[in-house]
Amino acid sequence: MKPQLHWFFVCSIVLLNSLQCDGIGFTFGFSAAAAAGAALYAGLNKLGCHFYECCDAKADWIRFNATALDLNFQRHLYGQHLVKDVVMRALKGHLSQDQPSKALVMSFHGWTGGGKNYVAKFVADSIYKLGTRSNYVHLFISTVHFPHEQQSDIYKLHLQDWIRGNVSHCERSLFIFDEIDKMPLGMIDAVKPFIDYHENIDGVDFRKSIFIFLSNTGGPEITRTMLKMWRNGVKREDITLKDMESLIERGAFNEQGGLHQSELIQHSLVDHYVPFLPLERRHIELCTEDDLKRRGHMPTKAMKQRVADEMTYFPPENNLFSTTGCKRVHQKVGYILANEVYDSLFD
Ligand SMILES: *[C@@H]1O[C@H](CO)[C@@H](O)[C@H](O)[C@H]1NC(C)=O
Ligand SMILES: CC(=O)N[C@H]1CO[C@H](CO)[C@@H](O)[C@@H]1O
Repeated sequence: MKPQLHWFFVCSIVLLNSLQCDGIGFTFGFSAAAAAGAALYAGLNKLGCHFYECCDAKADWIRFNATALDLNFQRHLYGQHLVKDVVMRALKGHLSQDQPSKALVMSFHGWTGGGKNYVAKFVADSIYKLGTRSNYVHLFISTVHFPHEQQSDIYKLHLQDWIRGNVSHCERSLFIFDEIDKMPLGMIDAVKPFIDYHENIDGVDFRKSIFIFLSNTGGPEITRTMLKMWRNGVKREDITLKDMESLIERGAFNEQGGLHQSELIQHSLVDHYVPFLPLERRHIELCTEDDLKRRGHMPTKAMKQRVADEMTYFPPENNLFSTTGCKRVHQKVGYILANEVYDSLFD
């Protein structure tokens, strides 16, 4: 509530009790109007939930839709069976509880272009009607919001104010931290009090909020583990979370960058480490198909192969994985389409 409105309330209540409000210098008429205005404001606020986003549980703006999440996974996320499984279970578990014991914290790890940003967006879309445009979804990008190492103390304070402010407006807030491996060292510890097992802090309950961290850390280890399993003849789809768990134990996600030596790890406050596997050529083709469809084009085999051919692959001995995952697919498709139009002009 705005401070002025507070004063109107105080002043009108004082007046209704036949006391004077001289000190502040309002006339009775003005205060009565203010009181009426405040009542109207509250009424409009309620009505406003119909038209404008609000956090009210009875309104329809915040409601987890597992079907929508599943559809997005099926249609737009390739080669990440572990991710689908972990994220779905984590959200179902957390969002089905009226009083979760702590905020939900997921840390996404893996090679670039594996779909981390996509999945974060799908999570927002599945909970908030307005998706990432919701007032209750907050995205922080380290290189944009916290670029200077030497200012990390100030960032920390700001970040805590924002989180506190945002959650006191809406308990079901979603915070996404992108590039946390580029965040100033130790800064992520600023969120520790909010994701710990506290019932409330100064009257604000943080346990319904959701935090997602995205980083490339662990990517090389995930790839190494996958290669080893591939050599042993294990199919990609048969890799289990257990196979990746040893990475967590060995601290692979704890390497230089965001979570490095952070208290979040030491206190086991991260609920789920979500490994994104490096993508293969067939996944690039699927991403291309998806991209073409979104642009309203018929996907052709030739086109898919062309895009896949443009990517670079590693390791050198078998060229199994795309170095940039599906990240450059959209640009490449756009480039090839533009060239086709250009060529057809001169046919
Ligand atoms: C959930 O999402 C599906 C797929 O987008 C949609 O058809 C359905 O109406 C949604 N359910 C609710 C309750 O909004
Ligand atoms: C009330 C409040 O603190 N709101 C903050 C919510 O978070 C954003 C950043 O995403 C801040 O800019 C707001 O000030």
